[in-house]
Amino acid sequence: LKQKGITIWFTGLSASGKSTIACALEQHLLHLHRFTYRLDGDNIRFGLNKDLGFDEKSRNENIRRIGELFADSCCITLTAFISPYRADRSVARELHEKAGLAFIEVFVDAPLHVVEQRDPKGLYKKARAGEIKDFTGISAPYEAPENPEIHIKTDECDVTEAVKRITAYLTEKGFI
Ligand code: GGZ
Repeated sequence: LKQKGITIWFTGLSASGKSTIACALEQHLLHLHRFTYRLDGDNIRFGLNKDLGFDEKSRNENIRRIGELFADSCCITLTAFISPYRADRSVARELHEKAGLAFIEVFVDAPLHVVEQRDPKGLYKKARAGEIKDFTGISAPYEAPENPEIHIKTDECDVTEAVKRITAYLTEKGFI
C-alpha cells in the first residue's frame, strides 16, 4: 500500500447527503478490494458516543473522539458527521497530519431550504417548531469549510457523480 491509511471526512448539514455518498463510495471501494471503515451519527451516537448530546461541548467531544480513533487505522476510513465546527475539524486534520496520514475533507453542500424540503426524518420540522433544541442550521451553527479538498453540491450533483468525483480525486493523488 502506498498509504498507511486515509480518512475521508464528510461534513455538511443533516440530510445534505453525507451518509448516502459515504455508503455508495464504500461499495465502490469494496469492488476495488479496498478495506473501508465507515462511521456516521447513526452508529457512533447510539454506541460509543451515546453519552453525548448536541450542545456545543458535546459536539466538540463527539468529533474529538472520532478524530482520535481513526488517526491510526490503516484502511480507508469514511466518516459522515455534521462536524459543524471548523476548529473541531482542524483538530482531526492535525492529528492525521502528525501521524502522516491523509485527511480529505469533503464538503457535502446543500442549501438549508433544500435540506429542509428533504427532511427525511422530520427533524427540521421539529426543530422549527422548537421541539428539538440546538439543531444545526436552525438553532445551532454550521461553519462551512473554507478550503475542503472536495466540494460537492448535492442539489446539482447526484450520488453516482459524487462518487466519481471522489474516486477521481483518490486516483489522481495515488490513494487508490
Ligand atoms: C443536528 C441532530 C440533532 C441536532 C439529532 N442537531 O440527519 P440525521 O439526524 O440522521 O443526522 C443528524 C445526527 C447528527 O449527529 P452528528 O454526530 O453527525 O452531529 S455532530 O457532528 O454535530 O456532533 C440528525 C441527528 O443526529 N440529530 N439531534 N440537535 N442533528
